[in-house]
Amino acid sequence: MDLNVIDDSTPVASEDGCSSGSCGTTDDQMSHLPDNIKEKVQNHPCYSEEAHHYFARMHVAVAPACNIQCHYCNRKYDCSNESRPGVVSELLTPDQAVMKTKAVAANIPQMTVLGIAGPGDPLANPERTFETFRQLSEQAPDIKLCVSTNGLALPASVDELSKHNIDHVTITINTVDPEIGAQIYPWIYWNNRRIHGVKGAKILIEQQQKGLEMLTERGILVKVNSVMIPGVNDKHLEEVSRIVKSKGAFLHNVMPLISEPEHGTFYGVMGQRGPSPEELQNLQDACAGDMNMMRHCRQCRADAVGLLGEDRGDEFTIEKIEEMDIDYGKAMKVRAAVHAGIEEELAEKEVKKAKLVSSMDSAAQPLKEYRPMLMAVATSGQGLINQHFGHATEFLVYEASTKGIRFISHRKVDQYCIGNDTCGEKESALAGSIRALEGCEVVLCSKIGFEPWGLLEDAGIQPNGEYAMEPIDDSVQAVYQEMIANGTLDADEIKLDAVSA
Ligand code: CLF
Ligand code: SF4
Repeated sequence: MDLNVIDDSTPVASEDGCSSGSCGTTDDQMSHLPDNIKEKVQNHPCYSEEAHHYFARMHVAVAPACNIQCHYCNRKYDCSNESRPGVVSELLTPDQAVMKTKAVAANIPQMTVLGIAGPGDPLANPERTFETFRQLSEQAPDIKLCVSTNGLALPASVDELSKHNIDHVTITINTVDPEIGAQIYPWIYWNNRRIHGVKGAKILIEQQQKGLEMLTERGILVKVNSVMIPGVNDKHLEEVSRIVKSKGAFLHNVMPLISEPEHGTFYGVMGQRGPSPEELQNLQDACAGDMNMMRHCRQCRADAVGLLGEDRGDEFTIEKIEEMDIDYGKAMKVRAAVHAGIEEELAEKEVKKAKLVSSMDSAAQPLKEYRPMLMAVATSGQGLINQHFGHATEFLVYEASTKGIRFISHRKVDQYCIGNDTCGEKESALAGSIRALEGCEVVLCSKIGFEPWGLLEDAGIQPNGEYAMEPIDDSVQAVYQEMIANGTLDADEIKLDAVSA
């Protein structure tokens, strides 16, 4: 552990181990990017919404200490049943982290990005963080390196970050106003002193803004994460979005505050609520006028492994990886072939989409506006509808409209198929899933049982298993067209061949 920063290994009030989330662009936003930027984001699951269906990320928990305190943070170690930033099962040394990264990369070839996101602040643990990056850039040059920070130590770290070929940095910026900052950060640790209130928040904000400018000057992609805290910074985040964009941030990820009382954070204990899904979406839409927004963040643990939304950490404990015999040279060849295959698939998808858009553009008029509607999708990756309703731990929500299909958010649920029927858990998990799908009119999945089918229908949500193993976008589009055709989305007039592929 580093000695020049506070060793905060004891559980204290906080949430979101510094990782406070990250970012993502849609296909359409990608197509306008210069080639060098496209290359950086196209297989990064956080920076590209499309990529997150195919490519995985992993975090190594090498950074236990933090140099500030956030009212939403409580770091927990040895915890395997909470999924939120700041939580880890085991802390690693840099050597262990490198060994684990190579083991994961060899076993999950779709893993393209290694991030350090806590459980404290990576840049408050510079020796451990940079030693990990140094070894990985030498031993596993095919892995992108990524770091997430609160920004306090960022200006002092920019040169070191540039040296290690790290071209993705996330800064958590919750405010640019010290008065608001004092309501989020009770103190910071700066020049060997604890500085409280507005004075501390002012220093933090200055360092974050300076770090952002220094990184963008060097061509390093910066994503800004903001935690939306109703009544504290919710009205102010549009201004944050404008400012960070003007300074060159590539993406903005507005995430909901997590503040369950049982997490033991200051906000949780004080009853500070998080935003509703609708409040979050409205703010993301408002900020989207100014910059690219990430909407697919899963607020990962600081030791997460796998596709966003899944966690395969249990397969790669230190005990297990010590028994693995990894030939990384050989693994790199397999990885390169897998990546090439996925990239080819994505390129084909892009061509197909472009053709669809151009066929819609050139279609005969008039094309009437039908109301948009929300559809939920059960997927376990690869951009396909490939999950049983009862096995889903989250649903992806898409908006379908005559303008096209757009990803809106994900909604977490408890897996009802493994619930214990005898004590009512299964029933309550199913009821919870149905509640979580509020506002959606259709749910697409690979299979669904008789009981949930009926209950979903009663709740006004139409289950649909006809598109099992089909691509998500095409299926959502097709169902929307069917709904137009059968009059569900009532409109005066529409030329159906205008929206058919
Ligand atoms: Fe990790 Fe963050 Fe890098 Fe992604 S996560 S350090 S940019 S590799 Fe991604 Fe997870 Fe959200 Fe972070 S979904 S919490 S945004
Ligand atoms: Fe927790 Fe520190 Fe990250 Fe704040 S910056 S969320 S206190 S680890």
